[in-house]
Amino acid sequence: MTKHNWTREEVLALYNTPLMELMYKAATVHRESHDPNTVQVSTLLSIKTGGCSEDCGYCPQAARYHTDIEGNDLMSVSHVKAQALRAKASGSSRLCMGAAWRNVKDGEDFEQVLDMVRTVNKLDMEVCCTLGMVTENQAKRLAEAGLYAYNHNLDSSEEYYKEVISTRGYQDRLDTIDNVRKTNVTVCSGGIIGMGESVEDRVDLLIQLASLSPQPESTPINALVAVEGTPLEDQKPVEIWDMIRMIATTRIVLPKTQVRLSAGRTQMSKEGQAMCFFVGANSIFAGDKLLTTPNPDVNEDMALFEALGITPQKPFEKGDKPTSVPKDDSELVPLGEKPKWTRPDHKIERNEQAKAKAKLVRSAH
Ligand code: SAM
Ligand code: DTB
Ligand code: SF4
Repeated sequence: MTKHNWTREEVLALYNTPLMELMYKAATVHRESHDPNTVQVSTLLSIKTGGCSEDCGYCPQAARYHTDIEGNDLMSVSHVKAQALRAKASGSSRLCMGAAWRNVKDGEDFEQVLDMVRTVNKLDMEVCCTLGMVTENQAKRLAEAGLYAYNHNLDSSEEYYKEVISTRGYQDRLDTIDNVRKTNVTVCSGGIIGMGESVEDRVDLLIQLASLSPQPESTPINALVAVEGTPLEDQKPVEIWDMIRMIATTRIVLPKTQVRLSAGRTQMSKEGQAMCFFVGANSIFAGDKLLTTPNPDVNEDMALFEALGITPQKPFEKGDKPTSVPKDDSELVPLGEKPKWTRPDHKIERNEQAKAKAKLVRSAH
């Protein structure tokens, strides 16, 4: 029976267990539900890049900060198909399409995303989307198109979330996950470490994720990629020991989930990554780019898998392939809802500073 009511004391004690013992514990839990020699591989594709209205302190795609990423409108379906085929040929079982949106809006762009989902589903790949907040109807339409997973991270503890983002609310994230849960689409939700949060914040994030019933089918653990121009540009790289502790603790409190060793791998040694796999990470993002920042080369990853005797997981090994209803047979229509997603808009000093700095840079050009 999966435990959903972990206490702060219990999880903190796990996180702070002497490392050798924690690793042994997590590796043991891992073996009870997973094949330790199989790792799932996902490829990220940014289908709409940059120009985002939100103020997420970690994100290079927020329009208000000055970063050197190149923005793009929504990608064409044919381009997505070509990228999906490339990802499949390189050994990925899942394509995760990300859009720099606050939330999904009914209309042309969403119809195009639904087309992308139908197209990639036909290629026998697991299709994942991360598009911001979604309503129940939008989640149902994604499910009907053949979506396998929806990614929506809680990112941090409810308390620390307020120190990083002022334009979005934690409850909206929980509600979005709830909306996805009303469909057959699996839930992918995790967070980021290295944003200046305390160990207690990391633990509270895990308690929140573990309390979801059912728990998410996949849990990305990202190490912050500190991008110049964002409010978090000066954060120190996450220590490998912190990453191992976080992954091990995630594995213990979310025993069945696929723990994804996500952003931040370019800063990690191969041995460090191997230790993360040992303590229960069983998924990665592959491909030389995450959404906008670098990621290890896929050949390097495959060489690492080979050295460790790891085999990439096949598509739909952990769940059935969803049926994709053709557009013309769809029974669902856009409702044109105007959901009241919250915008707390409290002041976050470092976000204000990064915004002011961006204004200066822009006026100087
Ligand atoms: N716009 C949508 C949203 O915010 O829900 C989807 C895309 S957003 C880029 C997806 C996730 O990427 C974020 O929730 C965050 O966890 C992660 N992320 C973004 N920038 C990151 C960074 N610099 N380092 C690590 N993770 C990051
Ligand atoms: C997740 O947890 N990490 C991915 C994916 N889900 C969407 C995104 C990482 C983004 C890192 C910064 C960038 O490349 O823009
Ligand atoms: Fe926009 Fe998503 Fe980046 Fe926040 S994380 S700024 S919502 S793209």
